[in-house]
Amino acid sequence: MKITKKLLGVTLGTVLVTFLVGCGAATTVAPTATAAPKMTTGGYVIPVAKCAPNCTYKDMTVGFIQTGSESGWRAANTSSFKETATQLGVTLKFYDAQNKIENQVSSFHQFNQDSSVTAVVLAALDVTGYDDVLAEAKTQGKIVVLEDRRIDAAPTNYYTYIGSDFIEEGHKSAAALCDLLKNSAHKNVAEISGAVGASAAIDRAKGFREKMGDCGMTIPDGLSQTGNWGVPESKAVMAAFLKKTTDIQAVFAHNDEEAIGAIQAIEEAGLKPGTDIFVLGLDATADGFKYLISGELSADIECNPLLAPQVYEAILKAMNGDTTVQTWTPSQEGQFFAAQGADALKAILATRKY
Ligand code: GYE
Repeated sequence: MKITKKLLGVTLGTVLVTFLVGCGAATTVAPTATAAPKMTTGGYVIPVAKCAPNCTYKDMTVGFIQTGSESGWRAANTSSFKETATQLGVTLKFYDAQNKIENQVSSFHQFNQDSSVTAVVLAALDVTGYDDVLAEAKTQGKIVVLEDRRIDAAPTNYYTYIGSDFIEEGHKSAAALCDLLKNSAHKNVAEISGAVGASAAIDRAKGFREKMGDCGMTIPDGLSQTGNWGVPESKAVMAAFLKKTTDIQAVFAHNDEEAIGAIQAIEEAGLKPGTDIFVLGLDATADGFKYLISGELSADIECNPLLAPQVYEAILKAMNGDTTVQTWTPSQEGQFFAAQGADALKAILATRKY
């Protein structure tokens, strides 16, 4: 996507909030021919900071490009970055792209041009579309870290990616629904998928399809559609599915909001979620737990939004020229079931931050 004047004009007005906590910003230098470039195992040439090897969080200014505010998971992810920046003394320039990729690309360009910015962190809306700004980040000596979602770009373009194994989450979802449907003669699954183009949606769908055959589950034609991570749209999608057919035994919803929308449509159709149709969600946010505890949601596969500490730690390592960081650090995650019982689930929920 070419960076045009108009595009730049558009975004300047959009949301950019600076959390001026830290003091000085250590400028990073694009590797010069003289200094032996420091390279990660993924082949990424690290723009080492001038304060290396003794850079601290107070030397760090991060340009953070968020997707938007589409879900409870996203809200927890955003809070993680803002709160952790305050705790560590990092200067955070937070940008909400309002779920528009053109906003992400032009804010990335702005951060590349901002001499105070040490590193750019991207939560990518799409798997493609960032080539120009990734190349620009190299010439501008900006450290790049991906959080939450992967992109289709070579690891030579970023220091590390910190996020979940969405394919594995798809596998876990299939295994959970296989268990719930073990006594069911029919195993037709309706899928409410995440936003088109998002790696979380692409990989969860792929992982589920890799394992659904293990117990004879199928996603019949016409029963897979995006709910764009939201309740109202997912409710409408599920209502339309139920108008087409009631021969549906389970719902594979790509996040909790989509599962909640499906539950509302199932109930409005006079059916009982958790009995007539098993609903599975992903994220395991507090809202998800509420529906697990009521039994309307049968399973919830966790996806950890609290990624900020790992991301800031990785940026500090890059500033100090650490080449040992892996290209991808998958998050550790669990799964929860209504069958665990309301009391046990309430006890778990009481220990969680989101
Ligand atoms: O599942 C959903 C959010 O990328 C893991 O994005 C994230 C997903 C999460 O909108 O709730």
